[in-house]
Amino acid sequence: MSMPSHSAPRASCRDLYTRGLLPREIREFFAPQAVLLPEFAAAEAEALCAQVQELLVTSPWRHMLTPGGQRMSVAMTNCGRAGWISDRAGYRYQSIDPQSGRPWPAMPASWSMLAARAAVCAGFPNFEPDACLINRYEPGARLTLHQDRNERDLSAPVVSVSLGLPAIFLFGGLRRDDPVKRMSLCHGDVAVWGGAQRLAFHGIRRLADGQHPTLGHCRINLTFRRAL
Ligand code: MD3
Ligand code: FE
Repeated sequence: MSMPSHSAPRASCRDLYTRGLLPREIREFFAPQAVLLPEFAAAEAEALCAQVQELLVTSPWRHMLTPGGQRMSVAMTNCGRAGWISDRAGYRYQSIDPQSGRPWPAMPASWSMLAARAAVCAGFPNFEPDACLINRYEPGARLTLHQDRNERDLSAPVVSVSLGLPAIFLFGGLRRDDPVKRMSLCHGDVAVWGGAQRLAFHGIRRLADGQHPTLGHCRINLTFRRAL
């Protein structure tokens, strides 16, 4: 299997990390409370992919509209007590899936435990997510630079689990025009964002084509939040 060249340096960094040879400063990837945990979910990744497929029976993928009326290139669904939605009325959390008219599927207990364990690693010992936004990227899909600010309690972190094709994550500052850093996110990687970085601008570059053994031409991201 050929690897895209941008992920090559990450592979050796990841090996060092998993062998416990990377110092704490490097695990703290952008700031003390913005931490990348390479392959933290690697052992569970196949099960997570299978569970996503089950959730889709109740709440299938859909391309939401931005408030301006544009169809998002990322397809989305949710699980948990609340789900993030976007339409012409704006961005918000809602307990009912507007497409099915029913509550979003429950968040599997193993998912909330995984997110809580990752949050502990970044210094957030009491994270109890009530919402999980599930994003699907096919080649060409992207998420432009934005802030996550629809959650009621911004003192809670956001935990992100990447599955399938690697993506380039864009991480800016607290202002839209602050400089942007890049980092690849790979299958099984978990990232935690909180504290001063909770309102940082971020996005995902247009997904490059590729073939992942489990997900094919696709990347899925699970984003856990405390929304209500
Ligand atoms: C940094 N998702 O759904 S997750 C999103 O990979 C979103 O699908 C991306 O941005 C994805 O809103 C990135 C990583 C992430 C999530 C929330 C953050 C990074 C964050 C909030 C503040 C700072
Ligand atoms: Fe976001």
